[in-house]
Amino acid sequence: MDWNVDKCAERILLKDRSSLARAITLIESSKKQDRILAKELLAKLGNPKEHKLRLGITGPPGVGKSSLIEKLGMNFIEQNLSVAVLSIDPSSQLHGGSILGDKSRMLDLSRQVAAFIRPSPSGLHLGGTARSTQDTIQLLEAAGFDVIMIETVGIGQSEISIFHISDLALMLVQPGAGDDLQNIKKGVMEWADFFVISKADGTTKELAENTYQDLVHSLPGNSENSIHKKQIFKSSIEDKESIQTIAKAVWQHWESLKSTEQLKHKRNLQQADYFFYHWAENFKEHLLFDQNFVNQLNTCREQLKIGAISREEAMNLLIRFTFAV
Ligand SMILES: Nc1nc2c(ncn2[C@@H]2O[C@H](COP(=O)(O)OP(=O)(O)OP(=O)(O)O)[C@@H](O)[C@H]2O)c(=O)[nH]1
Ligand SMILES: [Mg+2]
Repeated sequence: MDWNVDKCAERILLKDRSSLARAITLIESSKKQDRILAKELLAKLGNPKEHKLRLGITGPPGVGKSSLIEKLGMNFIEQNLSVAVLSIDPSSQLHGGSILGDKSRMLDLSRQVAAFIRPSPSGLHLGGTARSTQDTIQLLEAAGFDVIMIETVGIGQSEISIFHISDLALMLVQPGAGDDLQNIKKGVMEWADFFVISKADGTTKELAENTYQDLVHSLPGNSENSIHKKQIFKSSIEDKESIQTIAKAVWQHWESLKSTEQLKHKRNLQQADYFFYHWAENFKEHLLFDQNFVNQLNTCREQLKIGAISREEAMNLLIRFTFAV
């Protein structure tokens, strides 16, 4: 790829869309040359001057994540904030969360000068997504977007968890969620900062109200005077006030997080977790860039094919070659 790192970095700082898009494509690439350029680019951009809000939005397919992101995004833009949206669900290609899908669901937002929307990366395995997501967020933060919203389906099942990449996490809940609600009560609640029951309008209004009451009464900490009190809301994309309330609560929560050491601490922990969970894939990538290692790998394979060595022997050979033991 013809790429001038200096020029690209300059344009990224001006939030130039095509440069941002090209840079993210570079970050998502697994080609050796692209990886080197991406690292150069990130190094050139350096650490962001100030932290920007990273808001993770999660919830089951079709619950209304993209719709809420669009409305929240428009609200933030009205407050003179710039907004970037990232969709990271690696399986979304399977159930239609395609480029067109994401963009057409965020039509108003995608037309805003202060907004940048990046749909799911395609053709990536989970590990690749995890690595590129971290880097893309860093890029968007360096570009100076005030709010970075990250959409993903589900929580915890995939290698990359929304809680490891966002400052605040918002969990969207279907009206009458049933089993989902039980799961929320069991697991997610300690993680998510906000719960929002979607579609509190029309035929699902009453159901949303019931689910809301159910959640309000069942979340631990909410009945006591806990400082980690979870905030629970109802939303409707047809009700501007409900969106305003959520946007305001998110922003206030983040401001208070930023004003203490908590945000820094949280991000440091995330870096440590990320390193711990993903060192192996980085290691593998590093090794596969080394032609001597690749030659040795292929030799082992050939030897196995003709039955000259056993699998254990092949593995030992490779380990001894790599670590000189
Ligand atoms: N009535 C009503 N419908 C909504 C609301 N929010 C979303 N929807 C509808 O729900 C459907 C799914 O919305 P999306 O925003 O695409 O949901 P999503 O969670 O992003 O879906 P995936 O990305 O495919 O997992 C669409 O038809 C929306 O119009 C709402 O507040 N009220
Ligand atoms: Mg969506």
